[in-house]
Amino acid sequence: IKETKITRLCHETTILAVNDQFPGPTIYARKGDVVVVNVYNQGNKNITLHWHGVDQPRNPWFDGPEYITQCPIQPGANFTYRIIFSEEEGTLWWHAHSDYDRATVHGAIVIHPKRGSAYPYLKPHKEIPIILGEWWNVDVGKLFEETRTGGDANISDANTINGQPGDQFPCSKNGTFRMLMFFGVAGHRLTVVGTDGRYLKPFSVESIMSSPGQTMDVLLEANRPTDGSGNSRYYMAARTFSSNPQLESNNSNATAILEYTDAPPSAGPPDFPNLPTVDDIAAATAYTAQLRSLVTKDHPIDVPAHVDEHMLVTIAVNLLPCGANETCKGPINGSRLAASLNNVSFVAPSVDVLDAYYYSIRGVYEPDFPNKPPFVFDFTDSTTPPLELSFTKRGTKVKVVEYGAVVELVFQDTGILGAESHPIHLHGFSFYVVGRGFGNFDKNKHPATYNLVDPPYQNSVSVPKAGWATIRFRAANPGVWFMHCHFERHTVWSMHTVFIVKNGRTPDARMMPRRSTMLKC
Ligand SMILES: *[C@@H]1O[C@H](CO)[C@@H](O)[C@H](O)[C@H]1NC(C)=O
Ligand SMILES: *[C@@H]1O[C@H](CO)[C@@H](O)[C@H](O)[C@H]1NC(C)=O
Ligand SMILES: *[C@@H]1O[C@H](CO)[C@@H](O)[C@H](O)[C@H]1NC(C)=O
Ligand SMILES: *[C@@H]1O[C@H](CO)[C@@H](O)[C@H](O)[C@H]1NC(C)=O
Ligand SMILES: *[C@@H]1O[C@H](CO)[C@@H](O)[C@H](O)[C@H]1NC(C)=O
Ligand SMILES: *[C@@H]1O[C@H](CO)[C@@H](O)[C@H](O)[C@H]1NC(C)=O
Ligand SMILES: *[C@@H]1O[C@H](CO)[C@@H](O)[C@H](O)[C@H]1NC(C)=O
Ligand SMILES: *[C@@H]1O[C@H](CO)[C@@H](O)[C@H](O)[C@H]1NC(C)=O
Ligand SMILES: *[C@@H]1O[C@H](CO)[C@@H](O)[C@H](O)[C@H]1NC(C)=O
Ligand SMILES: [Cu+2]
Repeated sequence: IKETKITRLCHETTILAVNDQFPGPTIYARKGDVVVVNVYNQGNKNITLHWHGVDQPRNPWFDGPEYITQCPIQPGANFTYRIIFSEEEGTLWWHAHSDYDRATVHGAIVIHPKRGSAYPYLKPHKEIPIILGEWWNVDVGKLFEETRTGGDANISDANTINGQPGDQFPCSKNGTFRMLMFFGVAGHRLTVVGTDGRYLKPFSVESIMSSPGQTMDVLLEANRPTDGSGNSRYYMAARTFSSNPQLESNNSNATAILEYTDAPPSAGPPDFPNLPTVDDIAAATAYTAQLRSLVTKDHPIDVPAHVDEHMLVTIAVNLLPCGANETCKGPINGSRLAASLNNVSFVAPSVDVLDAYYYSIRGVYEPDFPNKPPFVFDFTDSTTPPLELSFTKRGTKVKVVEYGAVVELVFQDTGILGAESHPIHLHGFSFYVVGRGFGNFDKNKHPATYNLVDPPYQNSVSVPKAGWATIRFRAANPGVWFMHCHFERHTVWSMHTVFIVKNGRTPDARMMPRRSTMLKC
């Protein structure tokens, strides 16, 4: 990993990149493989890497989040990750898990079926990773510094497809990602067959919606060498979906080009696809409702029917008072922006939680993350809650669960400083998304609507704006596992907590021992 100069939008910017590539290299594996990645930090700052959506059974040591499962890799140092693939199959990704570095330090992970086993659909002729991202014309470290003043970070300068904004932006024609296709067989719609490294019941759509951190496996049948008017090129386009467009992102269209190489040259400009508008919540909800696990003999699911630990977790963007001698750029009276789960804004310790747990070091964390919000109010009332509710409190509070316990988490968005959709990501597990809805969760009414038959098995759940989402998982992976919102700003403001899953009784239910190669803080 090192500083690399790259030019986008007529502008040269220095970014941290892996092997001089942006996006970084794709990792190819087969289901069940162990992949070893050597990281040499030739950059000028601390960094860690995370293998997003890889459960890493019994192996929290190499999961990646800084000060949660490891100490950072300091400039000049090396660190070797062991990535243990188990049940995942399909597309996942890897990214930095320190400060804002994820914006430029990321890449795809493609996990093929085991040798001798097949895809649950026709084997594709070609596989092409498509990474939807954002681009800033500045060093993202500067954005991170801005959020540390308690203010908000600047939104990006463009959306990107495989690191490129596309030919609708100045100086971007040459780099525009081109997907070269040969004449194929059937229709130009997209068939979604998987998400987060697990298979889905296939469904056909004109466009897909992927929330931050989520991955989709999509089949495209290349059967239209020309569009009827002699055109053999088509735009592939990506645009933000946001429950709060003015807050979050640059609403530009990122484009790439799908080009048929064995067709006559194009006569006119490529066609542009139909995409929902940026704030089309109904389109996003309808799309998400179509995600259902495949459920076949080869790809069974196991939705827990009985729950051991019920948790209701409120999500909020908050305020914290400005410290003595600090200048804060928060919105109200020099406060700073913060974020919380169950009104706890997580404070990163200076020794990682995993080492503190392993070596029983006292005073690093407290095991009292609450199972419910400390104060119940009308969470999703459209009128802004009173200012005193906006302030949160800080703490390194973790949730400890027994090995094998079934945990049900209901995430509840709140209107504190504005309702918003949040992509909540859990490390170490995939979980069943059994329910989603708008308004306040009602424990007498909503569980009856749960899908316990074929819910999707994911590692991130998009909690609807002013709504709730319920997930279930069996805590059969001992270790220390981070759970956080996948919006970079919300992560910086500490919208997260940690699960500690205790060891079980048998050797295969215990965490792997610590290796001597682990770094020191
Ligand atoms: C890290 O690895 C690189 C490449 O193998 C090597 O050149 C360098 O000396 C190593 N640095 C340390 C501190 O071990
Ligand atoms: C953020 O935007 C403001 C206003 O355009 C600008 O003054 C500032 O330099 C930007 N910050 C960064 C880190 O680019
Ligand atoms: C998106 O970025 C472009 C520059 O690439 C800028 O001109 C535009 O104002 C940005 N859009 C928003 C909504 O800030
Ligand atoms: C794009 O490519 C053409 C042909 O290779 C070259 O002449 C031109 O300078 C390039 N433009 C940019 C902005 O890189
Ligand atoms: C994105 O493309 C759509 C469809 O062509 C267009 O209506 C919209 O204005 C474009 N948005 C921007 C910011 O250029
Ligand atoms: C605030 O600044 C004053 C003067 O520089 C210093 O004496 C004091 O210790 C500082 N307080 C804190 C909490 O840093
Ligand atoms: C901001 O501070 C002023 C002066 O201390 C106070 O009168 C006002 O009520 C405060 N506003 C808020 C929103 O807290
Ligand atoms: C969160 O905690 C702070 C500090 O104790 C308190 O002032 C605030 O009212 C609490 N908010 C909620 C929603 O519980
Ligand atoms: C880098 O990591 C080391 C070890 O945890 C820590 O002591 C140091 O403060 C970190 N540097 C920065 C700039 O955060
Ligand atoms: Cu969030």
